[in-house]
Amino acid sequence: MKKKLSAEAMQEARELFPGGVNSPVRAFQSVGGEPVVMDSASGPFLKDLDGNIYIDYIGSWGPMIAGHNHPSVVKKVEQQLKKGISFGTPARPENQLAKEIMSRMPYIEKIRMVNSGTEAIMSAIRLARAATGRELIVKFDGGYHGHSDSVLVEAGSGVSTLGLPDSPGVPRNLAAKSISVTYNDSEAIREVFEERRQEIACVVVEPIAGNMGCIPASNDFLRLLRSLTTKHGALLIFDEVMTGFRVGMGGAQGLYNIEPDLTVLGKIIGGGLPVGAFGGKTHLMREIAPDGPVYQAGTLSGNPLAMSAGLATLELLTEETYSGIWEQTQTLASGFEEVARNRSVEVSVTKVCGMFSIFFTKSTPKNFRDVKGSDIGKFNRFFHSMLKQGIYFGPSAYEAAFISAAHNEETTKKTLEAAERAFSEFNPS
Ligand code: KE4
Repeated sequence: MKKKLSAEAMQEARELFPGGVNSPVRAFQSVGGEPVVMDSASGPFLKDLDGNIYIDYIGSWGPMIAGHNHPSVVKKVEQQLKKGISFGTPARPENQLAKEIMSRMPYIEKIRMVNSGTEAIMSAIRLARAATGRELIVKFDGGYHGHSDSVLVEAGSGVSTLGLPDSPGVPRNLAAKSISVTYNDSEAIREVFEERRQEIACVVVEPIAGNMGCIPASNDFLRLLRSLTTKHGALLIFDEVMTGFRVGMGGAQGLYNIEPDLTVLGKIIGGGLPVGAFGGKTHLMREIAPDGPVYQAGTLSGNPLAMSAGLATLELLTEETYSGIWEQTQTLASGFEEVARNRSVEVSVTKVCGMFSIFFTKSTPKNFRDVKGSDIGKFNRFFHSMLKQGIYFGPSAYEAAFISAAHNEETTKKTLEAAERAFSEFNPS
């Protein structure tokens, strides 16, 4: 593969941005080698500056579930563009997106649009602290909830990729107000409530973790979180930035049929443009300014273009769309397991509709410790072998892979053929 123009662009980028990127995971530091600079995208494909085409399993880290540049999304954004880019006033597209979100997540009675998942989590935590009068946040090792100070503790995603369990710059006394326990570990969370139940403002959880790779929570674990938070007056916050409208029509809360107090969204609801949101029961959301005293604001919150891209994306996500995505996810997951087995390579593949992970380990990881115990070096070799063959996975063993409605039997077949060659490099027969 020619990489000349990518390399030139990265050389320039390194003069402009820390690590040459605007988000750390893109720098390939975890997998090694040179990042690829993309130029365009369509459906399930990315095209780099040198014209190389890739089957894309990043999907901009989740938003592009309808496939890149879906005509309906482009059309709705173009229609809004002709009317104006941003007003800084109420505008109808925000009403339309809010109603579409709430029609799929009925536990959200009121919602506030923001500009990223980070901002949504940060605001939801402020609301939980205000509503409960308590300060302690409980999260889970390997859970990533954006980069606001309170949640950069034993985080997943880019923080694990960079090996920064808690980032410098987070005030010590603030970090002390967040504790992180083992995911899927009922005993650990029971102990935390045993010892500190009076202090806990909220439990923040990815109901299906996607930032230590794809690790679904057990039903019992999530139900325990729900009962402990209810019993002890803490709020349960579902971080569905990644899972919201990816894993099914009603997100993870629909799959598990568990009602969180607050839901945090992002990614898909912006259709690729910057959007986050948090919402829940009216009695909580009316604490948010200007109804209530909990301040929260944003210049571009509810941006009409972003609302239009999100609405067009959600309108494409029908039960039929999800069953198509789930079918490709299952075919890929079982295909990876089969080709690995044929080459005597130990892998464990986890999957939910629209997202999956390949771990180089024998048993299925249940938490962050298990993931860190998998063979990261083998993942990195697999990543580069697939990249060379035109298959683009997330450049980190701690990231999930994403499938869109544009992925089909053809892309699945090509991906599995490439995996066969990648695994044969591990154990050449
Ligand atoms: P943003 O601030 O990046 O929009 O959202 C933060 C966030 C919050 N919650 C969950 C569950 C998330 O997955 C994320 C962001 N996900 C990462 C991918 N693992 C974004 C990619 C990146 O950081 O470049």
